[in-house]
Amino acid sequence: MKMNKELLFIISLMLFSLNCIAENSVATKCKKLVVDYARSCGDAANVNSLPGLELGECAVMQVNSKSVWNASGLRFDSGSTYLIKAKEDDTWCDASIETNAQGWQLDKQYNSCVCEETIEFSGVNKLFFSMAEYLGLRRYSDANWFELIGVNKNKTEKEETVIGLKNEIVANKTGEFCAYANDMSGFYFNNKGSVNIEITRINHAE
Ligand SMILES: [Ca+2]
Repeated sequence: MKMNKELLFIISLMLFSLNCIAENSVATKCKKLVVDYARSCGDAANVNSLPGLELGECAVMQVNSKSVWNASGLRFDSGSTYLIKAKEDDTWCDASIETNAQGWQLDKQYNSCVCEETIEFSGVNKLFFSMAEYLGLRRYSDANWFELIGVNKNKTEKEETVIGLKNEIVANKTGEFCAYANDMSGFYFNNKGSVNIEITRINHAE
């Protein structure tokens, strides 16, 4: 029996829908981490007792720009490598400066979080931030302001890695994974917004 064109069209539409559902399910297969936005990183009773990730397994979490540590409750295992990806469209605000996980630089322009204007650094503002950079007051000196930084920390040791939109972290010790927007200490109060990130374990400890 010959299939008519209408039937073929309906079947192809159904198959297309199935593909869409499959693709969406990929995005949600990662386990969702319950972030403690108040606790310090690595302060869990024993980082070895925290849940970790199997090879190829992923987790998602929200990094809040107001939180100094964003303690994930996820264990990073010594010798393992983790891929961290931030959602490019997610933006957060450092006072009135809107940016994504790549953060901002003094010689560029950004949208304002409070009005329909473009922010350009000049005069007192530029001098203030230039001085802060010169004095090393930015929490991670070699990264952009408000760039996403990944942390692997236990009670005695800490490793920090610049993530931006995407980077790998090689854990040289077992600790808790945390992340933060690269701001000046004491200036987290005027931050707003969150960035969603995905963490995938991409190799085993050697
Ligand atoms: Ca700030």
